[in-house]
Amino acid sequence: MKEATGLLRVRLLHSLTGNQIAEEMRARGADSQALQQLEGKLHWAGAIFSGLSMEEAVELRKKAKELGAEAFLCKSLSARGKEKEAADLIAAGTLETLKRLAESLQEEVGRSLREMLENWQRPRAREWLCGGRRLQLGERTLVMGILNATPDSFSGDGFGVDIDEGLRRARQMAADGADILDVGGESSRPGAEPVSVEEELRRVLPLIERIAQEVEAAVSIDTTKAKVAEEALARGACIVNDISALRMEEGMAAAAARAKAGVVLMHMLGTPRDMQKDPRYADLMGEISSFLTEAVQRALAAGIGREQIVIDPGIGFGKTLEHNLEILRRLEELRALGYPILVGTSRKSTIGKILGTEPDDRLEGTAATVALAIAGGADIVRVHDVKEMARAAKMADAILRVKQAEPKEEEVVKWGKI
Ligand code: HH2
Repeated sequence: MKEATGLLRVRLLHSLTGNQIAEEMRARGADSQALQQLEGKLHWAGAIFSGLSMEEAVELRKKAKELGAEAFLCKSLSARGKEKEAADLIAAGTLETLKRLAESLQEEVGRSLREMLENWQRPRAREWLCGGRRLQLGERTLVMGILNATPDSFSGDGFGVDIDEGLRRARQMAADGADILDVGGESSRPGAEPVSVEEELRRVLPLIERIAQEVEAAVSIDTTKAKVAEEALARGACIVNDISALRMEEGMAAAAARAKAGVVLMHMLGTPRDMQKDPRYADLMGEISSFLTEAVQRALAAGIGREQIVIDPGIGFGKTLEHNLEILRRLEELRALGYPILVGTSRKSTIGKILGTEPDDRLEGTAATVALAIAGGADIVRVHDVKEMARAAKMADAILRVKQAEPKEEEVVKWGKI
């Protein structure tokens, strides 16, 4: 290929899965080995190449077609003023075909496509390393309960510095099925008053200490301040949930790395102050993917391990109603990045706008988003109403996370070559 003119990137689109075909075959005695051989032929995938010159795009289309993929030249969404010279290429085909395409492309982009296709196929069970704990992901959806030690959180659930009330709620959430308790001392709602380090510490530290000692669930600190994260980790928290994805404060990544904490990296356009002022995207999922890829790189460079990282598309953070709905519809695309996914839709205004209800009346709307986020690949859901959402998640898991039983030896048809 000729030298790239722009920033050459590739990402995967929503998949069409062949799971059902494989299941029907399994029911008829096909063994795992035979099905494994077939996997690449049954699953379909689409990929967008962006940042190409017109010449490169034409060349890539030729190559993709020769390998048996469908390939379409399109207007570039990221060219910004150079539309005439740039193009995007969309390629679609079976996983096997796209893997062959990845192999035929040397350079960064081939490697990147191959990695994404592998991420997609890899079984979802894995562990999340959080300080001294290991949280099992993939077998069922984990529930993160929200504990707002604030006076001004958007949903009106904040309990300020009332530690007894915070502890009571923490116990109740754990009993109701929370795996993680996310303690925050500063509201991130648009226009919320900033809180000083001292005040945030005063709100969260005593509570975190008590929860870590007295409640079994893992404790997460929801903060953008390095000092708050550091102190919280020293008092028993094991996850840093930073809505700025380590961008707000220099020392944050190092603090998380030192404690080997779990880290949630969330996408946000702008800052909580200005994020809802007319947010715009030329390519919503492409921009979120690029942002999260860079955030992951920042984390890895600071010494945070791959197995410590979880990503989050940041529902409601610099997004319109339509953006939030689109993210939920296309969540699966983020699986190609290869990291577990956390989704926080609980009681958010997207639900209020659709249903015309206030934050305290968004339970069913939240349940619908929780179920669909799980269907789209969410590993963890962040919620206020733990009892109800743990049930919604359990129901969604029963439908979606099916353990395949191996057929008995005598039932296996010897297929020879399928
Ligand atoms: N949403 C909120 C806060 N923190 N963290 C992650 N990772 N993902 C989210 O979607 C997310 C988050 C906003 O919800 P809440 O904490 O209830 O409100 P407030 O920030 O007003 O306290």
